[in-house]
Amino acid sequence: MSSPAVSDRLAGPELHPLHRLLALGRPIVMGVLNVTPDSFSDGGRFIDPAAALAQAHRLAADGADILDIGAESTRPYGGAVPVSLEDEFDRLAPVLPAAVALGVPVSIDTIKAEIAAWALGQGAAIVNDVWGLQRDPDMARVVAEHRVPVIVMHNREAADPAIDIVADVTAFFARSLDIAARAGIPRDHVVLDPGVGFGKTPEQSMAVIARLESFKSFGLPLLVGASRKRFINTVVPSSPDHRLGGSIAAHLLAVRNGATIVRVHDVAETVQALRVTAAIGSAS
Ligand code: HH2
Repeated sequence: MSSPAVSDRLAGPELHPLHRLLALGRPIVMGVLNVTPDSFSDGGRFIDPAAALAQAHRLAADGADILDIGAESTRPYGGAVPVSLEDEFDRLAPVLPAAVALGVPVSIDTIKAEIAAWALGQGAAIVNDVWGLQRDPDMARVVAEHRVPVIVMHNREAADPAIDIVADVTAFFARSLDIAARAGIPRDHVVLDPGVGFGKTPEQSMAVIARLESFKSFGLPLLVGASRKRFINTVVPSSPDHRLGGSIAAHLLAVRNGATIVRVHDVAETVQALRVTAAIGSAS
């Protein structure tokens, strides 16, 4: 991977695309592209490579700063069918290189180090690991070797309503940062994500957004992905494709509480909401 690392800054090379985006000082919008048959909100819609690429174009035209491409549904609420390395690769191969060619930084949403390494070799710029470097023992090494940023997302096998979720997420982040440091990943290559909907009750998903500021003490960018997630349904019963209002509300509050990146399916609507919020915020 040829992208210069942010830690090379002092040596002169240009910033990594993620750090260029973060330097803009406005919320960054990551558009979701699921090349899967079974994603919880859009499963099957983009499994055809032509449909996936058309969606990549659309997300970019709608204002996505990053395209997050995944080929294994994580199905935060259970029921995901594990995908073999071969199947994950076969889904990504006709799509990811062409998406990279659009010129928008691509992140690879995978928990498999081999898939991450392949995608980075194809020009992906960021790794998005929904097990925060704590599942595949080779993931941290791959990220370190390619000198790219990694999104460390909190996850749990199962929700436990009895725990203090903020304490659990904090301890998880500390473990991930330790793994990252030991692998040689520069600290400023890590983005933290509390993992809305993953191993959390709906109340806990809302709590990590409400208490997002607790994670600011790590001094790292925070990402929130609340798009179409089930906690919205517990507030207002709604199918995943009728959760736009709740998704936008959650992301606006996440940004207010310190998120710098939001991961969304509905890019145009989210960009509009963020821009209007910023414009009103700076009106006198
Ligand atoms: N959520 C999903 C997948 N990947 N990555 C990060 N960093 N944060 C998230 O909140 C997150 C994520 C689940 O959403 P989606 O991709 O739409 O569904 P599925 O995993 O079923 O494909």
